[in-house]
Amino acid sequence: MTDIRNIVILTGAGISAESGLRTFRADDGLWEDHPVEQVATPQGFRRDPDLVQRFYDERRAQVRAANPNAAHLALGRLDMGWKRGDLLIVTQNIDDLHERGGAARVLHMHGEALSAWCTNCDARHRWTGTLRNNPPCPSCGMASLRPDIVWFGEMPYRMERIYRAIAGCDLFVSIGTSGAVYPAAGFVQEAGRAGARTLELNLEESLGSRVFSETRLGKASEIVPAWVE
Ligand code: BV8
Repeated sequence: MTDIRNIVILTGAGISAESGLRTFRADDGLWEDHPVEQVATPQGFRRDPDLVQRFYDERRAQVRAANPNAAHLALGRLDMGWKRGDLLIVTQNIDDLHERGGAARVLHMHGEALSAWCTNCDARHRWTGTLRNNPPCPSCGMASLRPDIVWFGEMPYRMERIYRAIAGCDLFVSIGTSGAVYPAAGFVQEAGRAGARTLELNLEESLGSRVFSETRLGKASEIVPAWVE
């Protein structure tokens, strides 16, 4: 990686699979017989808030019980040691395993399981408990907290910041994502247009594999440390 200065790393559910967190499309993306695209939407929340709160209460508990795996730890070491330029981990994941694996430059474009968002006063709060019992917002006292998650049809967080990082990167690495969800699935094209090398590390071919300069297949806990070292 001698000629590389600025790196953007996109991660998806596959990097946390070996930490025991379910991916979306391996087990056909169903939850209590509801397609995730139905549960993870503002319409789904309006239609059945208790179902959606339960879905994320369960995900939050699973995130808290999970531990970072060798892939998260390797990216943590890379982030801590990368002094040659910028490095940004843009994750689609809502878990905090990158941070617990030692990474600091992490951006959660689809929100975080351990954050609650008050639809009354717009405050965000670190949240480890359940939301389905309608707890009061610590800032305004109203029972108007929802998961701080970007649902289908909602604008992902910090898109300006992400596109700026991609425009300036020399290397774009995609880890553990199927390339099924936009705008994240389009980042590799943006990186290519910016003249960056693009590398995919994934268990199997993804929808975007043909676009990458290089694809390495295998389990993240094995191929990510091998790439970092
Ligand atoms: C938006 C939070 C616009 C919820 C998530 C038609 C065409 C193009 C786009 C659209 C379209 N129709 C609708 C859209 C837009 C839509 C979209 O892309 N839909 C898809 C389904 C077609 N996108 C949106 O709505 C986005 N917003 O477009 O806004 C806008 C404009 C103006 C104003 C307002 C809005 C918002 C999308 C965000 C949705 N929220 N997550 C939650 O997490 O509960 S998306 C969800 O999918 C997760 O974030 C997840 O990360 C993401 C992508 O999935 P992956 O991470 O890739 O997981 P997946 O299971 O699919 O794949 C896992 C991969 O890992 C596999 O390849 C597997 O092989 C690999 N793997 C498994 N094990 C391992 C492994 N690899 C290595 N090692 C292993 N051990």
